[in-house]
Amino acid sequence: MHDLAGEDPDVRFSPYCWRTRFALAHKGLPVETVPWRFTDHDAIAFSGQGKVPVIQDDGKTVFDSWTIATYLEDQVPAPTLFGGTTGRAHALFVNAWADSVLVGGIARFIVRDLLDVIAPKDRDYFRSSREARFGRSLEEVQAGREDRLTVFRDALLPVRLVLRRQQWLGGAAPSYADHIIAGTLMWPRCASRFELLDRNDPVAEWQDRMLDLYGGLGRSAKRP
Ligand SMILES: N[C@@H](CCC(=O)N[C@@H](CS)C(=O)NCC(=O)O)C(=O)O
Repeated sequence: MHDLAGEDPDVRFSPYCWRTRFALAHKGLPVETVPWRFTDHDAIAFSGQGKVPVIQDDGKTVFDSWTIATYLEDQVPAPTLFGGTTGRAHALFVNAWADSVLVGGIARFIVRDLLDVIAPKDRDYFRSSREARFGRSLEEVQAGREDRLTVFRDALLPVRLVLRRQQWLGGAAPSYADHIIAGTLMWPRCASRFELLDRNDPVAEWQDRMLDLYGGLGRSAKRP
């Protein structure tokens, strides 16, 4: 699996790669990760596109974290990631919500911190591509983040309401919905020291449980 890495190859912070890491661990599948940087275009050219995660399995190449999750589920049905076709459809909604609301929201808190974590050779590309996307400097995007925390935490209310009633987004056991949100939260955790969650929030308590799953896979991830 090609996995986005920082200047330190052990720092892995991609919200999408983390979804795949959790899904692989859930299936009990071993994985060898290859550290990849934003400007390593040639390294994943074989996949015909330019983003990670990309997995290679038994001669097959699969990219896009959602497509990888469905591939894994189809190849290795148990333990399940989705709990059937209805669960798969619901997880797709969670994926879309995370990609839009969550990733977009979190970016505004950590995008300047990311610059310090990524490889020096990636920094010009990262700054120019992200500043073009936001229409402002990375410093301006991130400025005043403490004042915006309440609005961000309010946006997590749907997750909080579910976790007040059940241990996992998947119900009695973690599912890919848990991997999607927990994987996304690995991004700020592994790229910044800024605390997005109130530790008394049920979402933070669930995140703690997620970090301990799969032999502490998330908990042991290197932080800057
Ligand atoms: N929809 C894709 C998104 C993957 C994605 O955006 N990956 C980022 C790393 S977090 C990437 O490779 N970006 C390359 C770039 O910005 O040039 C997925 O779910 O895997």
